[in-house]
Amino acid sequence: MIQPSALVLLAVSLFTPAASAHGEITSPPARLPGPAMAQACGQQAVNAVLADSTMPIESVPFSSSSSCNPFLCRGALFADNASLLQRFTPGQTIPFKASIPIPHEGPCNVSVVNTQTNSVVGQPLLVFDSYADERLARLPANNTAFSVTLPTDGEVLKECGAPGVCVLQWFWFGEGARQTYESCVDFVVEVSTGVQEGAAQGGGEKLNKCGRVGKRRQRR
Ligand SMILES: *[C@@H]1O[C@H](CO)[C@@H](O)[C@H](O)[C@H]1NC(C)=O
Ligand SMILES: *[C@@H]1O[C@H](CO)[C@@H](O)[C@H](O)[C@H]1NC(C)=O
Ligand SMILES: *[C@@H]1O[C@H](CO)[C@@H](O)[C@H](O)[C@H]1NC(C)=O
Ligand SMILES: [Cu+2]
Repeated sequence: MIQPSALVLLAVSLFTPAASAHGEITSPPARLPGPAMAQACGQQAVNAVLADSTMPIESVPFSSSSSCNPFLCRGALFADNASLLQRFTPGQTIPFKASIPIPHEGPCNVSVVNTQTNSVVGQPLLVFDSYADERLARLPANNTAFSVTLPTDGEVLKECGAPGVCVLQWFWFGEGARQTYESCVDFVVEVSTGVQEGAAQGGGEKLNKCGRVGKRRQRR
């Protein structure tokens, strides 16, 4: 006969996958796994991330297909959630929320990544030298609520105008656990052509919607 304590142990072992949760971005909405990712990285990888959306890249059973890039958005693809595309303006400040059920101390950053060239665009927008330190009694508030500000000019504005090209990628590496976490927010940055503003002022000068922000910057 099975002892009640044995049943408890069995129940605990059955539910350990849920307890292995680690971290993810919850806002703005990040790329989710779907059929396009299944085609590139295998259904097993999609099922694993659906079961635990905070899973580190190292724990996901990716297929070894050349069309799958685990270290770019944990394999997630724009095609699966095109409706989650965010529209930003130059200089916009974007608040983020992260969920970190299991912290692991290590570096973290948020950068614009061009997913077609798999390269970081411009400078990282936010850098934590030490993030999610499990030795602290409680995590600093900025680990789970922070914001990044898009540049008002430069490469990001040039490269990130079309849907599906650029993401804001949250990247965190837990040193002790040796686990990598990535969440990707698809976005476009919309630069107003300034046709109306230019015409009203009788000049051909290009103004963007954040002209106010731009002027404040210049005064510093
Ligand atoms: C994201 O994509 C998945 C897979 O295609 C789908 O099940 C889900 O409803 C989508 N979510 C949103 C918010 O678009
Ligand atoms: C973000 O942090 C990781 C881990 O330290 C590092 O490998 C990566 O180069 C950093 N990215 C940028 C753009 O600084
Ligand atoms: C996060 O907050 C901590 C504690 O207040 C501070 O030391 C650190 O500089 C902040 N980091 C960032 C990237 O804002
Ligand atoms: Cu972990």
